[in-house]
Amino acid sequence: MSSIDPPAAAEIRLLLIGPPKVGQSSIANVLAGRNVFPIAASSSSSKTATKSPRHYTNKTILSNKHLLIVDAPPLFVLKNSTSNEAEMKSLAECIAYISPGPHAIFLILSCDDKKNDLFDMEKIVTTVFGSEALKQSIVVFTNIDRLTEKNISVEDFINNQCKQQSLLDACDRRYLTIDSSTNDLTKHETFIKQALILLNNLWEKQTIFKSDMFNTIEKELQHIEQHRLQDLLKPDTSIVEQGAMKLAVREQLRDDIHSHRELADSTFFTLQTHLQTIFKSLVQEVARYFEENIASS
Ligand SMILES: Nc1nc2c(ncn2[C@@H]2O[C@H](COP(=O)(O)OP(=O)(O)OP(=O)(O)O)[C@@H](O)[C@H]2O)c(=O)[nH]1
Ligand SMILES: [Mg+2]
Repeated sequence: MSSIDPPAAAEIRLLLIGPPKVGQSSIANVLAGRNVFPIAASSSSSKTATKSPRHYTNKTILSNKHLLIVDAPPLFVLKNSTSNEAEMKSLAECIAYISPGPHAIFLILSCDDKKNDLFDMEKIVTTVFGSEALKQSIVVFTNIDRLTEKNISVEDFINNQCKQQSLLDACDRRYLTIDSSTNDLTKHETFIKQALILLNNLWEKQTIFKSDMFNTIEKELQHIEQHRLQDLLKPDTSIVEQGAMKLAVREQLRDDIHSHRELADSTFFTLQTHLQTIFKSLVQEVARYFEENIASS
């Protein structure tokens, strides 16, 4: 951005979700244009695995817009219906970061993990974000290097071998493929170009989807935001400056939700009823996954 550009007054919010160890945080870095999300080592006991959500705002990739990237916590690592409070709090934080709702959701899946086929991503996404969410989702297949090793073409994988046809159809066949193993971001220019084409098509069609859950949390966040803005706005503050201030206040609010216990607790309290319903369904889905996974191994 050059110094004569006006301050960004709009924000584009992208949310990433997927099963564990599929390269979700690697993709978050590619989209953010910086290595800011910790990458998990390939061992399953890694300390850098994403346990709580993270967010990062890039202010340069899109002209005059902030690009917010939210790396969601795992939605699959649940124990049972009574002891998921930590996971619920983590999801509450994620929902608050991405409020008033994502412009697009990236559903990350690996080309090289048969277990992925057992995840009913369609059900998980619609359970958490509502039935409209898939209309603004893009499937991202990682690990295409593993296909190359096995001499399988990407087209053959996507059209014939991949078991996620119903998910792809529900997303109007919006998908991207990537070998996200390298953190040299200059290697991912083609991916970014293709991602921007898909995102632009989405943004031309509609804005963001709404849900009761997002409405509930957004109301509370705006209430806090208004208080903070009152102290900053002057009678001669221009509309553009107001927009930029609002973005800055929201960014600070997201940081505060992470670091101020009281704010995190009140966010969780606001979302609790929604989350309890969501987790009831998620727990059932995870139980089904484990049954099928055991049966198929
Ligand atoms: N071969 C290969 N490895 C990849 C690819 N993408 C990511 N990895 C590797 O997979 C491991 C996990 O990557 P992450 O991006 O942390 O995956 P994640 O889904 O965020 O993992 P969790 O947060 O633990 O669920 C790292 O060692 C990455 O280097 C890929 O496309 N191909
Ligand atoms: Mg991760």
